[in-house]
Amino acid sequence: MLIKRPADIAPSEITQPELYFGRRRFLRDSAGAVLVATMPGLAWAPPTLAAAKLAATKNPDYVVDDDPTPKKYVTTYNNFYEFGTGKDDPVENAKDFNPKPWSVVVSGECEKPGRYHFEDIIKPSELEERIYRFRCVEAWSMVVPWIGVPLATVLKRFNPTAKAKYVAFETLYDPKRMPGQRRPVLNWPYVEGLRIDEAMHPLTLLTVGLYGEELPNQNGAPIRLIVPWKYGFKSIKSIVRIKFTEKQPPTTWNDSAPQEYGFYSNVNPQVDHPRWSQRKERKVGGGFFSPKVPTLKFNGYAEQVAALYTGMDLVKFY
Ligand SMILES: Nc1nc2c(c(=O)[nH]1)N[C@H]1C(S)=C(S)[C@@H](COP(=O)(O)O)O[C@H]1N2
Ligand SMILES: [Mo]
Repeated sequence: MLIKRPADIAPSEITQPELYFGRRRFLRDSAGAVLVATMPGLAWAPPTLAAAKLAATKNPDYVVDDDPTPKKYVTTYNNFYEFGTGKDDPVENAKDFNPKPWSVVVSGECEKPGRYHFEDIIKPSELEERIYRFRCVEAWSMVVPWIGVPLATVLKRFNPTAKAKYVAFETLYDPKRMPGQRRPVLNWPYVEGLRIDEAMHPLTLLTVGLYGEELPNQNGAPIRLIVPWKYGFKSIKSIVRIKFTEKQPPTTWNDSAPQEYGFYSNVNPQVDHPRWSQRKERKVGGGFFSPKVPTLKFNGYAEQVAALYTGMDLVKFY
């Protein structure tokens, strides 16, 4: 995601992860090498704590042709403005964030509102692994083995009423724990929304893990959305509120730049962002000189989701 200020950042100025991290990694690795060389008997351990393993059944219905993006890119090249606006800020600034215990407040048009503990929402036996394409509006993409539960499975337990036409989501607001919120970069808390049929679509995944592990903090621990046919910003992280609404809820990026980010935000190579094209994308981890590849309508999920938008002008409803 890009903020509007400073105005008119050309897409060519969006640093690619291979360059962004190349220098840092080189410096760190050479520092490690010196340490190992000068302290015989001491192995050099990576600075991060080991992630907790998370068991999940692989769902063979959700795979893609491409190999998954190497995990190091998915967990170090992030957009999570609550922990800073740079791609390498979240991994650094979210290091000490403790996502447990966690609860989610459910409200609005449903029969079972209330505060639900993480453990009430996420049943280990229901977890599945799905490999999805994921594409940011900044025209980079990844392939990620996520672990989660279909959002529909969870939402149905709250018995939404007939008036529930939309679902609104909210990220934690806690500037003490999320240092990026100490500056008014966005209107905190970060909010997102889906139409109820989008939220109930089998592809929409309430996500708690990746690559066989619990979600790292920088990827939205402990619970986030993954909506693979929409631009990455719809996939809201660290969710603390879910509200069923009759009216279309506000969304953070639409608020901050309505001309640039709409409510729907379906991946669509035919609708350019006002400041850059959406026709192609760069695969993160493919190497800096790898050519861009064409972007697919609905990010490759047209067969599954196109029917949700029958009769809608997707240029108007961008
Ligand atoms: N709360 C919150 N959720 C967020 C964001 C954010 O800044 N804050 N960034 C979004 C954007 S723009 C993208 S591309 C994805 C990035 O997810 P990843 O870091 O796991 O790749 O998270 C989305 N969810
Ligand atoms: Mo994004």
